[in-house]
Amino acid sequence: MLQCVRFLFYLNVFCKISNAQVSQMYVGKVENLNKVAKNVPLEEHSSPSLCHCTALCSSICGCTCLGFNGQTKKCRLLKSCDTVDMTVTEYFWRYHILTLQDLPGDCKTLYDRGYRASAVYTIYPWERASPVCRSIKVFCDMETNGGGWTAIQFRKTGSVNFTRNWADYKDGFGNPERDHWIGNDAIYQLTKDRPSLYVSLTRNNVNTKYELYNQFSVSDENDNYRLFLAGPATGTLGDNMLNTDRVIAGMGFTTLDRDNDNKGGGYNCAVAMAGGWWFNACHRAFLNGPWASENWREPWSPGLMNGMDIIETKMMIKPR
Ligand SMILES: [Ca+2]
Repeated sequence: MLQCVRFLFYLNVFCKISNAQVSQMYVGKVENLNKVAKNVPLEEHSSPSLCHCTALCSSICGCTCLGFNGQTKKCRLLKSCDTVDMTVTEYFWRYHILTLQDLPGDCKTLYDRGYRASAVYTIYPWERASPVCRSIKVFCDMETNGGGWTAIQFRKTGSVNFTRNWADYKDGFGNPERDHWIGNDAIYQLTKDRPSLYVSLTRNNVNTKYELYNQFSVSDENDNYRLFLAGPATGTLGDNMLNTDRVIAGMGFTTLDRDNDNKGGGYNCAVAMAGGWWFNACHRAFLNGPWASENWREPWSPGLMNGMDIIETKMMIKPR
């Protein structure tokens, strides 16, 4: 069943879920039987089955309801199925509303549904009806510290440049399998309930070290994705985000083209350090510096003063 559901998310046209399973994901809306709306659907397709039609609906964010005509084999994808709009009689249409909890909002939801492989999955951090709703492919760590972690930052090959502008950090960039920033808008969506934050650093020939913060969130773009972070902090890295002279909690995000740091006089920490971050003036912890380089300054200082031998970093979140 779980594998089948996953098929649905990837819009596999070889639909292998049964109508009974569809009914677990979608609630039938009998009031609208044999009716169609006057307004135009988001999309209309020929479709061989209800199952295929649900896969189509699952693949686009705006769809919260689908209509399937078993006679004409038509599938209509709709923003909503308000009964008041369904006033035109047309036979053989049946409607199903997507139950919102069916789309995984994060990796913890996937973990709770039985996914145990650490891999790239599709998640839906936005509400489905939101005009900016989109799916995101992200690395889920299903093993570390109880599993169910959504990686908001993941680096392991250095193939992606992290010295980027505001728009890139807002939307996210890279490849979730190896070098990825999930995007500040997504982080805002994913951290509204202040999940825990797990930060890890792996160095060549040195055991992976980590720090676990109890609560983490960022505000929205209007507030420059301001960082909220609270302890207790536990782990083997040491707390360099809060318990330091350059606390990054409370700081807005700074990029090459947006200076929200605490250094005045036209000094931009993102320009000086190369990479976007919640810089203070500037930092004692910085995971987005130039890969495998002396110029990656103070990734986690004073323990680690440059990023020469770092081979993997992760920043991951999980609901408390
Ligand atoms: Ca500045």
